Amino acid sequence: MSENWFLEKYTPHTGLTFAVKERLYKAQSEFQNIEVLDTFEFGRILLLDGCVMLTDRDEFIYHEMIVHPAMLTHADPRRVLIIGGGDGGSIRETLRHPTLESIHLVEIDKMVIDVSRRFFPALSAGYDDPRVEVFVADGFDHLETHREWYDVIIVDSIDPVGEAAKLFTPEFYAKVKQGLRAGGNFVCQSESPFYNGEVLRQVHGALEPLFNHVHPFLAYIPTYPAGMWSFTFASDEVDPENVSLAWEQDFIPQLKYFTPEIFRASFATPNFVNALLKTPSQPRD
Ligand code: AG3
Repeated sequence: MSENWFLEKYTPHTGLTFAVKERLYKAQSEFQNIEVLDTFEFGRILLLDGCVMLTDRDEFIYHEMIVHPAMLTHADPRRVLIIGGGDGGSIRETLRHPTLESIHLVEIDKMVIDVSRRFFPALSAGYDDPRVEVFVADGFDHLETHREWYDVIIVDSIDPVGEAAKLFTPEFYAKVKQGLRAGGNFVCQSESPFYNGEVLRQVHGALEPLFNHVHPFLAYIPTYPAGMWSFTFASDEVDPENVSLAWEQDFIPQLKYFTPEIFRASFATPNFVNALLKTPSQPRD
């Protein structure tokens, strides 16, 4: 492949390619390789360890869907924790909610925040909001010191590799549960059901013993593996399949992906996903 193309391989034989207009940035942080590309049709792309984290053109889908279902189904979301999400996209969406009092953003890699502020200024503009407090720290450690504190916890992580692997474990979800106050909602990104079904299954299986309601939901993100992407919602209070859709916040009609009907539909899962969740996890090697 010519060097003017970027390729993210999903398997040894399949992947997604972009023609590169310009390579804007490349550095190795303490945790990962960080790159920013400019492309012809998707604008700027943020890559971590060679995986597409976001593109200018379709990041709205992921960020609207990781934030609004968990926020809108909470009766009064005031304190929000975002683990990961250093690019600022989840902050931007969370700040739309009128009841919000504070966001704690816990990102382990400060360089992701710095790179996003430099190359994705609109996406990361929420860092300047006084309600946002940044902790450059490990999410696991942060939860040790913030018990029964949050109304909504959002895990906006990379794939379960390296430091992020522990954000997909039963031990971590137990800490999440402790970090929520009564009535709290949890949401995480849980990978591509098509290529990484085992991750979705493990996330679901690990959350189920901890919460009354655990449901995957889907969104269609052109630049993520398979396009079909999963999130997992967990709550003791809220059954997302039986909530009223009578949300009146003014910002909802301005969103580009989320609608109340999309919310409802996103919890409908194809039968191969249902089957995946019914069978027990494969033992990890
Ligand atoms: N978080 C999920 C990225 C996973 C994409 N995986 C991949 N391309 N292999 C992205 C961070 C956006 N805030």
